[in-house]
Amino acid sequence: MSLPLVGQAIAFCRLSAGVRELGGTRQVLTRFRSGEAEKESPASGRDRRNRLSHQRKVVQNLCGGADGLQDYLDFSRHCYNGASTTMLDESIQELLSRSLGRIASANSLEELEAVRVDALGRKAGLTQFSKEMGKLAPEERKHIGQLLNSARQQIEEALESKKQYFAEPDLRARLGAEWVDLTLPAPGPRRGHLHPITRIQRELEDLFVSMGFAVLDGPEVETEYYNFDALNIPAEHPARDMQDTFWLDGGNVLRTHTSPVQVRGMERLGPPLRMIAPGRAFRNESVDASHEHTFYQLEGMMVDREVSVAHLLFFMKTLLTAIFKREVTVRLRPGYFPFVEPAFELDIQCLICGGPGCPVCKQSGWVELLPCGLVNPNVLRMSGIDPEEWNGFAFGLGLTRLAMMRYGIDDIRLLQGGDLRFLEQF
Ligand code: FA5
Repeated sequence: MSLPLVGQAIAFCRLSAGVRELGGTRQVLTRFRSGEAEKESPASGRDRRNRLSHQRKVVQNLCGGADGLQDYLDFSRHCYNGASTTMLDESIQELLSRSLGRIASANSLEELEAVRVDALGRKAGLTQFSKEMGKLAPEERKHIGQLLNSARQQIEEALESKKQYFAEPDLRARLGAEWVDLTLPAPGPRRGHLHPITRIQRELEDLFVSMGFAVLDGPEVETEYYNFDALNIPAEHPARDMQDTFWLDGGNVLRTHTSPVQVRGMERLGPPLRMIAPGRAFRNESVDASHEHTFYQLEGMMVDREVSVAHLLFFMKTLLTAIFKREVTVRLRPGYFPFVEPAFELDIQCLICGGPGCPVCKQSGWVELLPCGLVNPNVLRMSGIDPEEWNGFAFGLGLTRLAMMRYGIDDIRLLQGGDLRFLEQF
């Protein structure tokens, strides 16, 4: 048996079953087919409503195939006086809502394709209904035609949008991840923290204030006089070459060290005095793991009567103990600075490599940290202080290098590189 014949047989069986249910006997259909039924009066009133409701229950079977549908339409139109359009109407609506439901719950493209074939395929669903259009009365055809078009359009649109949903998993994943719950309380501004250099600077300020020192500030754009001459470094002095200087128009400089604030402090406060002056210094030098063009120093000075190297060493030791909170190895060696006499270099054993040598200590195992000495009488004199009565000590701590030693930072450039990943570690 060929497939169309199978289809017709099934349709016939369905139709027969439907007719049994609808009309009660095979005679109804027989009369209908022979034309006798044309002479019968149409059903009406409650009888017609009952039949319609009964008819709804079997319409699926009747509309299962093209032949069955046609028989059903012809039969139904005759018996129920136009009820066929109503039934077709309902069948289309039902197919539409069933298809939309299946599309909504589909979990794969395969499931979507199955819905498409069932609803819009050439041998099923709406297409089969359309084929019967020509057999309807003109007014029915128009109504059912609109209904079919609208159902087809709705199903096609639903299929398309669900397809896009499946086709954009990345986008959905991203949207899911970026989803923001606007009902949650705002997190507020992110809290920052002090820069490691600022933190050490403040600790040292507290320490020195507790020992009677004043904290002074001075200009970063300095005159040649305060940066050099008043510190016993006149114009032709070779010590000027020790500091690569940024000269500005008009003879001023970006201060090469914080020592000019010593002079300003002595002029302003007079003896006896204890002061520190933290701040930035600038040098036109090649940057490497331990040299920056902009770095921090902390100047210290004490002027009093009979100040000795012992006082100087006491304060140096107190400073280092406060910062490192443990024993650190230091060495004191002779140094040279025109504004102190005698002059020393206090070096700290490199805490990055522990001694064997690394780029930070230039392979020497030691880091220059704290040059110091007793104030040169010429400097006191130039600042209006009688060196016969007063003397003092001064030191110039390398604050940036101190931060490196304290936190184990192996490259000075990290400290002012502005990289938050680095700074957030402190
Ligand atoms: C001076 O600047 C003197 N004014 C210090 C001084 C003050 C000596 C008072 C005596 C009395 P020096 O050039 O060595 O010194 O610099 C002092 C410290 O600053 C150094 O030990 C070092 O720790 C730091 N330093 C110097 N140059 C740089 C640089 N380019 N980058 C980072 N730190 C630096």
